[in-house]
Amino acid sequence: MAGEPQDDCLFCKIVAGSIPATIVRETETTVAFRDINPQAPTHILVIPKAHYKNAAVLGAEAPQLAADVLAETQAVADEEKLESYRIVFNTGSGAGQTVWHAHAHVLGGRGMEWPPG
Ligand code: D5M
Repeated sequence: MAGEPQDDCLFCKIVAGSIPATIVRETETTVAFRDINPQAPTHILVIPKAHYKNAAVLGAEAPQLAADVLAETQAVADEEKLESYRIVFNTGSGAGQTVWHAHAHVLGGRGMEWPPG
């Protein structure tokens, strides 16, 4: 069922606490933790605790939860004192998505180029 934890999902395991992560913030509906392979001095992932396979499905099926995730990206940026930062939702393998549990990358602490690669 939509939103239910998936046994084979890495980020569901982080939510459950069965895989360790460096958690920086947690709310009733979201968790934020440091990316294991940081692409910037600050690289934090914000995820809904409920399982949705990507940002498109999350936005369509659980819009309030998508808003919670977005609000948490701002909270993370404030806590990390990021004046400028980038929020990325890789959606689909062609865009670089490798973990099939919706997540926002919050990247900051260095200059960013546009367009992204
Ligand atoms: O991003 C998936 C991201 O998830 C990628 O930047 C690495 C990160 N990752 C993978 N495993 C872990 C653990 N165990 N802790 C923290 N971060 C992790 P995507 O947009 O799907 O490519």
